[in-house]
Amino acid sequence: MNFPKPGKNRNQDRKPLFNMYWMYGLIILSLLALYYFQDGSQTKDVNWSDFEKAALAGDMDKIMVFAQNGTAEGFLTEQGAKNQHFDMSPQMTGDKKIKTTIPSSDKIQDKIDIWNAKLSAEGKPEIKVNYEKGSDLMKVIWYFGPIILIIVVMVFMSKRMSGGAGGTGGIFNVGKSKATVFDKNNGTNVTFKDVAGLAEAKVEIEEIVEFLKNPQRYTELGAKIPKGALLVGPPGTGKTLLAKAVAGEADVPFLSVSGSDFVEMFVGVGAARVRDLFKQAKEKAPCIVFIDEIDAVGRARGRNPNMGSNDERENTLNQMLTAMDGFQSNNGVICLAATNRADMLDKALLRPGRFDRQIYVDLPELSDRVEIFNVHLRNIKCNSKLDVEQLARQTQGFSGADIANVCNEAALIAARYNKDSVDWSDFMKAIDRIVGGLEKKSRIITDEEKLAIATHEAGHATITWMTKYGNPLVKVTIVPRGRALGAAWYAPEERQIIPTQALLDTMCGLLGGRAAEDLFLGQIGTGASDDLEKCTKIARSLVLVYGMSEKLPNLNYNDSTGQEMGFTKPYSDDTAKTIDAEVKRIVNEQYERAKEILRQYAAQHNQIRDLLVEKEVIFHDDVEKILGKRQWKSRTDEIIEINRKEEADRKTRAIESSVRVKPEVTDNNDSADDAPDDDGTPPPFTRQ
Ligand code: NHX
Ligand code: ZN
Repeated sequence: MNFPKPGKNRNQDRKPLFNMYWMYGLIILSLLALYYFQDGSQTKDVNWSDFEKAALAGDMDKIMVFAQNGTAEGFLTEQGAKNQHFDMSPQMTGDKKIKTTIPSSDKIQDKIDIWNAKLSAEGKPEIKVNYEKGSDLMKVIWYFGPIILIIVVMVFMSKRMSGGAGGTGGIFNVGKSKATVFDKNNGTNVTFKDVAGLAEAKVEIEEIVEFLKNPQRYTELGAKIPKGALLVGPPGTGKTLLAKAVAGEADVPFLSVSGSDFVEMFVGVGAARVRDLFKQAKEKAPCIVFIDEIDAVGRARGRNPNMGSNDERENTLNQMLTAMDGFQSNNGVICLAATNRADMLDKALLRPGRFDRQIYVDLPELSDRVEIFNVHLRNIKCNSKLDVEQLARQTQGFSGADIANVCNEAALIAARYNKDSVDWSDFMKAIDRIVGGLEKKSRIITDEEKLAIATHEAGHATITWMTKYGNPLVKVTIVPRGRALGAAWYAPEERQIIPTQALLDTMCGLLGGRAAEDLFLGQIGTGASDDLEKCTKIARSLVLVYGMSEKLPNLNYNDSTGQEMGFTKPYSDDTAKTIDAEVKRIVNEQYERAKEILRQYAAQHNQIRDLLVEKEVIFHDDVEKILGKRQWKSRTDEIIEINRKEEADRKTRAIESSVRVKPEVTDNNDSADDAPDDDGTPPPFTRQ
């Protein structure tokens, strides 16, 4: 490893700078000063005889006796202050007082009574007396209360700003970046070996590590070292993990921050933190800066600047833009950032010279999922017969995080049944649980409701079976799960291009549940709301996005950039009416079509419904027995496989629980042999 020597001592503490927070302190101090000197009162210490003289001269109008510490204060009248020559400044407008120690607290009242008698005899106004009993405590509170209050507020604010765990803390540190630094001594123990899948992204990222290790290899050929790379991808796909692996392997310091760390309630703090972060990075160069969730600061700047509200974020972003571009390209600071919405990011951030490369971290493919499963199954005690590839096939559309969740959930389920290893059925239950939610056996469903649910689900099943593009059915269930009372599960075929008819057939299938209720029960229920929502969305996108409707062909009113937020629609009122009419027409047509199909296959539908009421869960094969082989070829082979496996499993479990034979007797494992190799990724379960 021959990278340039790091700039300075890494662990050197950075001195607090003279910054605007000192200004805040000064302002508070001057406010305090004002508070204490505002009344302009003056107090003069005098001895008892002078005090008495002043009293008898009629120069006092009030006496305050502090019995506790044996003192008294006399308030001089305007005239009295002049008479007594206690060199008090006449400019100050506040009270002018003289203070003395009283000879005896008990006698003071008598003394004042005597003075008052004399004064009234001379026709002068009497002196009022006040006793201050509560010692000086009240005074102390009155005097120091505000300071204490300010200190409490400051402590509270600095607590808040340090943000709890390990924060740099303190009000004078708000401008500091909160970067966590990993280096040779305290690296993460994640390496590229722990990152399963993501082959392409890994190559790109490994190259970045290579840039830092051997920069001359690239610079000798005249290549410039990139300044940044942006990891883009859906949540849970391992962007942060990838960055952690870089930290583990890079052998250079790795500064990690989250985009939201730049967001603070004070003006200028975000920008100050960006400056500080990059200053820190420069000192440690060569190094890697990782900004997680960069969309917190990097969102596109608004078009109308008078909105004002996100000025602060824009300042932060501008600072980041200049910080990244202010570097010489060879000074060895590489910026990594992760986000799941690259389309939201400011274009200036994405231009070459800042984040030159964008690395897409996609949802894992079949082979990636096998790898991911293998990583997560390392720590799980599995049944030796467990077919990992089959598991990967069942989890299309799952992210790495989802798969981790499946593995954990399966282990939990196995533990619940006191098994000594996790087997296939546990994984199937875990997948169902994650896609569909918690099974709710306790929910009380009347026979009438059960019939309605079965009618609805049988409607979905019949329609999808009888339409060309209907997704291949996996199973139909009326066991409540999550928010749903029942569901039809499909293994949708993955299509890159979807013909119009496929959209229409999908809509028809979604409406099949409601149509069946309508046709066979004579009344409809609220339960279909979710179906209707999905269906209407498809109809809208058919008109607005894909330009597939008759009246508005080839028009797209979609704003994929997400920038044109506003109150104006990109079409006229007339067009809006046409859009509405088209959406209504399309949905209506499919509803009528669904009803027509159901009329045609009423007998079969009712058979499916009755079977459902009886068995609660029915599979592809049961439906096939009733409706016959599907006219349209689809990748049903695998689906049949899934069913057989699950059904066999159910039977074994039923036997197990009644006879208590040795577990794991039937786990027919010949499936992997005849499964297609690389092309046929079986699609995920979806349901209606
Ligand atoms: C309720 N649930 O909310 C009851 C408990 C028509 C037989 N009073 O269409 O279960 O009515 O084909 C995601 C998934 C709302 C979001 C399911 C939002 C279900 C489901 C309402 C079957 N199957 N409806 C279906 C259903 C209901 C609902 C959802 C969701 C029913 C229907 C839910
Ligand atoms: Zn439905």
